[in-house]
Amino acid sequence: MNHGVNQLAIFTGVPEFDEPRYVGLPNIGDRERFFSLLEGALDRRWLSNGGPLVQEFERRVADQAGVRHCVATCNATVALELAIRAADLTGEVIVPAFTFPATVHAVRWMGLTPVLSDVDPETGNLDPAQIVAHITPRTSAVIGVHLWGRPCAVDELAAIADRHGLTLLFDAAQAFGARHAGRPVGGFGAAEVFSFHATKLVNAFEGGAVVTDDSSLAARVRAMQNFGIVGEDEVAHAGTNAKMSEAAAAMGLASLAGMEGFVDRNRRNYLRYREALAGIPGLVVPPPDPSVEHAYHYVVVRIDAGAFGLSRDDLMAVLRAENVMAKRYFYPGCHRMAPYHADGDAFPHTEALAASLLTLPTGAAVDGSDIDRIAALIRTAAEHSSAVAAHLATDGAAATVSGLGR
Ligand code: T4K
Repeated sequence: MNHGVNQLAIFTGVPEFDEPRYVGLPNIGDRERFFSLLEGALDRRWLSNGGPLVQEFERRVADQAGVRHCVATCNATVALELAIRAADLTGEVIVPAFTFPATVHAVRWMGLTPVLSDVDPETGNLDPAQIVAHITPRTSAVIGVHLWGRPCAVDELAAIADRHGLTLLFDAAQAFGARHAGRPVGGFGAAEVFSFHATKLVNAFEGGAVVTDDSSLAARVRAMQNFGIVGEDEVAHAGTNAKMSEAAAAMGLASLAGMEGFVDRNRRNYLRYREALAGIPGLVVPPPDPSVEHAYHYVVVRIDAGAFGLSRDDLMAVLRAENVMAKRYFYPGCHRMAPYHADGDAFPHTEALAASLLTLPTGAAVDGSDIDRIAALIRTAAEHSSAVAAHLATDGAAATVSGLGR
């Protein structure tokens, strides 16, 4: 496991791992339960449109989130759009610059203006102190994101929203199962949105949900996700088709059954990474925050290029050559994406996070020994950073990093 620098794959072309170790390798729950639920759907000949599996999934998600209503959808992006539409948002909506683009797209796709706000330099979540400056007479709402599954500053955001008469929504795509001050994520703001995409803690192949305690909001979301139809054939709203299928709900239910085990494995992985990466100058594995509970679904490390000796992108190039498919979520920040291009200087914390964070494979993708091997590779790269940097510069490997596979 101790590598000489010349054994790194950037020099030899021989990767440490024969098979890629992915960030986001799906958790597969109880296969037998999945197949038996699927058989049931086939036997019933009821495949979509609010069938019994979707209803059961919605009850289970609502219970987990501690809310009265859950409307399951085909994905979280459309769930966000439905929540925005059903909450009657208008004009400008404040969103973090550091998030997956779906948060910002949902606002724009609904014909509204996303107003990007910089984030807290430590947590990457919306910084309540900064959003006030973005509030104008046209602002109708704030959408907080619980980045990496870590609840954002829900109480401070709620106080600001109340004071300014704004609607508060949460993009909880990454935060199913998380808690803030002992309360499950899902019950904050007017509504929250979960993702059950394949790469998430609990997955339904593709899936999402709007959860809320507001009965009338839930009724509007439910109608709008089924073409605006209320009852059998009355069309009460303009709507879309955002329904979850029975096959997706079968996967979601099987996945939910395995949730505790997934969280345990993630927590073990996170602790193993923390131990194995300890003491490397310029590399921080953020410590757990005792005030929040989350699923450790992402292991995110921060690279201070000066102290580490390599940039985050250089380290990613080193790891990808070893078949460790680390990702630079959420590079380059939404303010640098073509549809939202804005002056980078206005987002110094987003810029710093986008340049320094690296997400490492966890969950089902790795076991303890894999983590030790990944950590050893990182340590070798750090110890020989000058040779690695010189090689990457001449080889142009860093420039092709995004082409090194998925
Ligand atoms: N809001 C936030 C804050 C979000 O993070 C997301 C989604 C959304 C909203 C929207 O939710 P959805 O509409 O998707 O329900 C992935 C996911 O596609 C996306 O759901 C997720 N966030 C985001 C953080 O990660 P990419 O572009 O990284 O996907 P991709 O294809 O590169 O997959 C990531 C890794 O997972 C790859 O290295 C390969 C591995 N993988 C992926 C899939 C799909 C597998 O091993 N097996 C698989 O089946 O977005």
